[in-house]
Amino acid sequence: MAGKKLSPEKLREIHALMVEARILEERLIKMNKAGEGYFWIGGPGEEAFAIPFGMLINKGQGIQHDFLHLHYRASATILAMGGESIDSIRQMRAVSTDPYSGGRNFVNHYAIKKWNVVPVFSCIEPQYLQSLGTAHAQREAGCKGITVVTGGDAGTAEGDFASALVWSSRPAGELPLLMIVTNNRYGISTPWEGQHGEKYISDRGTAFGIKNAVINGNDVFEAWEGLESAMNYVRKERKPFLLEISVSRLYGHSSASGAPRWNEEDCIDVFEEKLIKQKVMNKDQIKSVHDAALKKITDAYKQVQKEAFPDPSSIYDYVWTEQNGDKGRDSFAAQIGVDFTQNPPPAEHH
Ligand SMILES: Cc1ncc(C[n+]2csc(CCOP(=O)(O)OP(=O)(O)O)c2C)c(N)n1
Repeated sequence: MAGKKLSPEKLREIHALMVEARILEERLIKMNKAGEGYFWIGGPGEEAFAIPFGMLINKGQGIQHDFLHLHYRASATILAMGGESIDSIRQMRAVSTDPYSGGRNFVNHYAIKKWNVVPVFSCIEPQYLQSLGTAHAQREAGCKGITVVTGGDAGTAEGDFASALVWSSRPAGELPLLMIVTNNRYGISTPWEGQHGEKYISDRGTAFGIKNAVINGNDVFEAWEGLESAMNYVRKERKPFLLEISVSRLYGHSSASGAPRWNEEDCIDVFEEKLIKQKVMNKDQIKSVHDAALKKITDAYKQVQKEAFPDPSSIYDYVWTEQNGDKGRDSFAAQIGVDFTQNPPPAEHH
């Protein structure tokens, strides 16, 4: 049976994280609907793949560790890496304690330097181009870290995705890059069926000699196996891999589409049925996990309501513009770790 290697303790850990991630997202949706946050987008429905993914990452700073170029549905992955739910609530409410953007970006747009989590974009697909840079650095340095990039199915129509296929697979310069496409069969409201001539997105890897696979992201066991073997391949062979993961989209695209509950397969229900059948947990234990997560998220939400919004004077921090002068330049330089007194920036910057 797939996933035999996962101990009962590990399965319970995965379950608790999946439940916390889901309750967190439901809270974020409620906050948005209540006017306590400008926009919601996130990953409810992707937990069965996202939690194993977070657990399998070689986390840390610098090219010996994995680099992550994630898209905006990775809340459960960040949680599994050790992120705190309260920090996502902070970003939703846009308070100054938000560690990812100081209350200046949309929710689920992370930037975590100590774990190589490159800032998440709202714009779809440039992450595939950026990922070539870190994968190239890892290749040149001959190190053990790999680069992982994630995006959705519709985004694969962008040229950036095609560029990643080309540039990761050149025989003279193959890159240690795991390209993950989460296929929820929609690009906002446009269904997959009318947009894809190919049977599977992962088939596109074959033309470039890129190893590829499709897995069911609603099944923890299959997701764990598929991710682990794809990651191991990239770690060992130092070559690209294209992994397509079919997932559900349980609350629509984002708050822009109203975030209604959709009637798609729910990976938490699927997992809980298996846990009960395999006698890893019983119904009461499962209920306690849900109750504890609900209390944790509710307490965190109440705490965040007491926290301050950013001071208006910080609006240009880390933004290098002419009207912001040296303050913006210096805070930007500090953020990216560059000393402009040694490497003067160009006089004009637009
Ligand atoms: C370059 C660009 N074009 C269009 C958009 C608007 N947009 C935001 S999400 C999205 C659909 C993305 O669908 P998919 O890639 O399948 O990812 P999903 O959101 O379903 O996970 C679009 C078109 C954008 N953010 N960036």
